[in-house]
Amino acid sequence: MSKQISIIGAPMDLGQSRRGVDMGPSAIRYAGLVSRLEAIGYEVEDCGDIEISRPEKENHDHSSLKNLKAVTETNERLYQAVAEVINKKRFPLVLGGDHSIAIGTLAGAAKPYQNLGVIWYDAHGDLNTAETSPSGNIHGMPLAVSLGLGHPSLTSIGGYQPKVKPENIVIIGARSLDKGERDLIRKENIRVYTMHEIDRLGMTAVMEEAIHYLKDRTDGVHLSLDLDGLDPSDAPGVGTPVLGGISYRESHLAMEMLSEADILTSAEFVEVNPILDEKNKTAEAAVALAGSLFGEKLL
Ligand code: HAR
Ligand code: MN
Ligand code: MN
Ligand code: MN
Repeated sequence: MSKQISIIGAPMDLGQSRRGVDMGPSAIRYAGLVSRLEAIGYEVEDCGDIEISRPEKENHDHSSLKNLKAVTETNERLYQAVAEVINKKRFPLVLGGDHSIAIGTLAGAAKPYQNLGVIWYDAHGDLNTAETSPSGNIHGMPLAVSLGLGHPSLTSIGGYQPKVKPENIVIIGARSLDKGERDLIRKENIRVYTMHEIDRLGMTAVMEEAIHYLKDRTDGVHLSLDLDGLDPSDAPGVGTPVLGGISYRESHLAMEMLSEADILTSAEFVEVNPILDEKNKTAEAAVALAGSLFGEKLL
């Protein structure tokens, strides 16, 4: 892994309908991300936040793809920002924002690779399209978009598609999947470790398997960490909490194992909503997990 990290903030809240997740990057910075990474020995550059497009009022609530134009424009900019960081041979660490920003992150992160692996750490599959989405919220669609499924203005970001192949994806922590998402997972045989497998096998075995699986078939790996993958008791500051999630300790273990495996080429932390949080607990969890992910040792 590159010893140089570039942080990009993507304070977008247009991929869903709850206010506050646009403050995620600020909250994560406030929780001490830069100094935490510097203490491990990284050279860290904070690129600041990308510009977020303004939503068109008439296309806010009644479309099957809410705020499509603004989400598209914003992700085009995020794609450019991530691609620039990679060109400089630095490690892109993106801070959301709702999970719709993964569309832009992955467009940039996947470009140099033939087989980018993706670890989707999330309570949700984010595999909806406009046709299957129960909400019209684009934050429930980014993984489908990255597979080339969805509205052309989203799938074409970065000028190529798909960004990832179904066999290069591992979803971890799923416990809220819509009908269309389950159908797609079966059809494409996407590897999913639901909470059932995490309970049954334990996080150690799940991560060993996931890492082994990705190592064999990919030439780079992106971690997309949705804080709602964690249990709401450990990460209350998220817009769509789902009970029965991954614990704080299990998450640390997962990050430590990823660090030891040394397979990551990009990462993002998304869905931190400071308005719904308890004393910045969720942003602090994100920073602590980033510490483990980037090799912080307890002793
Ligand atoms: N699956 C639901 C939908 O498509 C909920 C989406 C979830 N929220 C997220 N993404 N935070 O992981 O609307
Ligand atoms: Mn809004
Ligand atoms: Mn998500
Ligand atoms: Mn989620």
